[in-house]
Amino acid sequence: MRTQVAIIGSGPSGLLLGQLLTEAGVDNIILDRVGKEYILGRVRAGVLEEGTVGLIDQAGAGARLRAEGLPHEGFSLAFDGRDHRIDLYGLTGGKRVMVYGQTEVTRDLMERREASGARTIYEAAKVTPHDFDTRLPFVTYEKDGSTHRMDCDFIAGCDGSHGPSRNAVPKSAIRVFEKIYPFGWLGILAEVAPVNHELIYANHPRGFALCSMRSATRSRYYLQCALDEKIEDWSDDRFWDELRRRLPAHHAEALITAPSFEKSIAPLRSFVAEPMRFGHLFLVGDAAHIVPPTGAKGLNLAASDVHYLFDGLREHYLDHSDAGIDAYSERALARVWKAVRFSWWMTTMMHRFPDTSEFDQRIQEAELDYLTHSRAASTALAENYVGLPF
Ligand code: FAS
Ligand code: PHB
Repeated sequence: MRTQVAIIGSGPSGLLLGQLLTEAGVDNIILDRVGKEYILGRVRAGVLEEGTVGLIDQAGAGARLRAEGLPHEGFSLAFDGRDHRIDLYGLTGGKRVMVYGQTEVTRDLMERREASGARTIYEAAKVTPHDFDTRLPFVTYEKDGSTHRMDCDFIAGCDGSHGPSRNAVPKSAIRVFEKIYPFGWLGILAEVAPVNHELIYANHPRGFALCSMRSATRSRYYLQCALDEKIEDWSDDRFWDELRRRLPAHHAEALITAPSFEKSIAPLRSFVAEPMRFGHLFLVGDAAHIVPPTGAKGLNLAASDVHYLFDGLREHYLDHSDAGIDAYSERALARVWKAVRFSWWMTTMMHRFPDTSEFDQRIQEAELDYLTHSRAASTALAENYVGLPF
């Protein structure tokens, strides 16, 4: 079997890259180790930058997003019992974000891919990239009791933070940078109207809380929790009571609850691998970097990687120039590190760190005070939140 671009991973990175390549007439095949329904069962991101929305449109998968997505022009920071609205639209000269679940983005891209006839091989075991430091790379995988080989020109490692692509790179050729945070996020989904029409990021002495949503009838909430917390120790009632405690009184009173239908705990970390290109293998999205979800950057960084890599591959095939793929790693990492910084800063400002010193706690309070009383500081937050230019 042969294709021009072998894509490992059918998450947002792989699907978005695959559809952009298909629309440009570049042949590609996606391999994933799990099935379609498993991928669609994962609950992850909820906020899309305008650049991400534009790429989904460019991939021909933006119709439902445009019809059902919720444009948001601001969000609130809550602390000391009060709300402080960050006017994204006013501070960024008219930019906004779109609230639309990653699950729906994935579904829309999968449907577009199937309609275009592009091929995805699900439940492919032991997917392994080979000879990517030569001009004849290939990928092997096991399926239906046989080992298969896929020859290609390039391999896009869109296989997330624990996939085979980054692990196939010799340790001497890659540098990793990591920061582990001493807490996680306990998240739930419930079929109930959100407590507020915009997102609320709350900093409370009991810990961080986030009020988000998927639609006008489906809410997504998160609570900062200790790393050793167990899902089974968190009944719905316990979750709702704790959320109320961390919100300003008027939101706590307005909160409508309902049985949760998804509950999970995700640890928080920052991670970057450098470089993001190794010969004919490119790392994309979570395969190359991880951010704490506080800044809503994970999915959006995957999209900007795809933007740079697609530009480079289109140039290679259509303009016979390798300038774009040669510049991929440097261009992608320049934006990655700015988003990693922003996500670290939002996380540090909004969470309560165990064992924090009294001095550091005062600094956090001063940061929030300055941020909500300085147009310059709020503008810096707003321009990072809506997404820096590609
Ligand atoms: P993904 O991890 O989405 O996709 C990788 C794909 O590769 C998967 O389908 C996997 O099955 C496949 N794969 C893995 N190993 C393989 C192998 N050996 N062979 C073949 N295929 C393989 N971001 C936000 O912006 N906001 C959030 O609130 C948020 N919450 C998150 C919660 C959790 C629990 C996690 C894990 C991440 C969250 N993120 C969030 C980040 C998330 O949205 C990622 O940024 C996004 O999924 C990145 O997309 P991909 O790079 O495609 O990686
Ligand atoms: C979500 O809706 O899942 C979400 C929104 C904003 C974030 C993180 C997660 O910063």
